Amino acid sequence: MTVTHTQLRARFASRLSALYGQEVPAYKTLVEVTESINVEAIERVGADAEKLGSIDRVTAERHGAIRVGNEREMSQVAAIFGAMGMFPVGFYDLREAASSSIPVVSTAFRPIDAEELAANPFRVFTSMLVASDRRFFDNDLGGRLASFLDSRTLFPDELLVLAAESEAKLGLDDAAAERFLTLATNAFALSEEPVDRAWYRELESVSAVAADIGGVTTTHINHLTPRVLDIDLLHTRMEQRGISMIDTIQGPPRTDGTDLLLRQTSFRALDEERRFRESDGSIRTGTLRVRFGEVESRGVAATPAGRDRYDAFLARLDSMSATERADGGARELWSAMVPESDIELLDKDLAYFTVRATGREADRGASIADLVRSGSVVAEPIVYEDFLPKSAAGIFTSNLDSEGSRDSGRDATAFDALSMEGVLGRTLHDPHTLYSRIREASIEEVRRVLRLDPE
Ligand code: OOG
Ligand code: NI
Repeated sequence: MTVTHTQLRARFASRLSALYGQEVPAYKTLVEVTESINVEAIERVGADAEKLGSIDRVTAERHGAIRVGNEREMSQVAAIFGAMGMFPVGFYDLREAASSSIPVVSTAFRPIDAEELAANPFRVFTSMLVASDRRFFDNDLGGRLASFLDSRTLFPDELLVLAAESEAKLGLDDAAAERFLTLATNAFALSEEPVDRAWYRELESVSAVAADIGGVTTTHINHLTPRVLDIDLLHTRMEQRGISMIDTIQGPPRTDGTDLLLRQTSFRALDEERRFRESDGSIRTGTLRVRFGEVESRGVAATPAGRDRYDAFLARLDSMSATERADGGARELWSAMVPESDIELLDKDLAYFTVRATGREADRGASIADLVRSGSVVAEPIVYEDFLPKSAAGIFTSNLDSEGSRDSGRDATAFDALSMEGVLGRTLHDPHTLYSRIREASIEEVRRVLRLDPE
């Protein structure tokens, strides 16, 4: 029997979840609290709580975050995810997005078709270190970092061969699938290999993220994020259980209507035991603090116009004091800038919806928004499947013990979405194209069923 890409993805997600739960026990608490809140939300709100995804999808839903060191490793990751029906979507440049030193560029690997997303939406935010960026690493350090990364092997050849086979044949037979999943999961386990303390500290003085990526010979899953239906409640409950959360929830404020985009929060990275090689060659046990627990609530995907509103909101928020913000200022500002009802979001083209005919008679000349108002068509929000650079930078930063250092006077490495596509050696999908494709297909169908006049 062939194990399909969809099955491989679902199994990989659940194996990573088991691994991460063993490694970071607080993650299990997070998942427990998340699941109980989700059940409560369905009981409290009813079917409406499921309008952004069925309870089954939401319960199983996770995103992971991983970090790799160079272009070769990035293209290998692309092949491994390609073997599971996960494609690179979007480009995020975090080098500019934060005040802390985060020398990475990122993409997210995820399914892109509506049915595949419904079957299992597992996605992985994947960051690549830019060792050549002189703002962060001078010639000497950047050179040593690049050769360190060149000489390590994150993914065994056997894994890459199986990945290529799965991609070409759209799946693997049982035995090969088992082997692929074991190797792929192991590649992201925290290694027992001793960390060279001096090298790690040297990188850390420039950037804690650089040390986590390039200070060791292996990689690991950084976090695995469940999806919760009430993130404000989750924040409170985690604190009640004695797990200290970061102060804020990243993203737009809570609303009474359909939330836009993505809201995220996390618990602080915990001490994890690691082995260190000291300068005298001895091995000692110590701790590092790099892995944290994140949780998110997903809203409706914003169109470019909706996204502009969000960006404008962030810009205005920046000039607000912390007290003003906490005092309901953020919420007030948001309400003034973005409508909360589905029909307004649709009518003003701020968010993506799919539409479906209800069977009720329709005025053939009416607009889609009018048909929704008159009840001939229902609109369902398309869930946001991607990430936000500002929140991603905030998530990175809130878990760093030190800001690191950078020298903006030195040369930046030019690297954009096109460069990323070149590294990946495959299409880098634009999120908006994917959302509008799903929307347009549903509008097409409504037009056909209701025999609407062409626009
Ligand atoms: C990735 C941080 C970004 C998110 O959810 O925005 C992220 C990382 O820490 O490697 O995961
Ligand atoms: Ni994350």
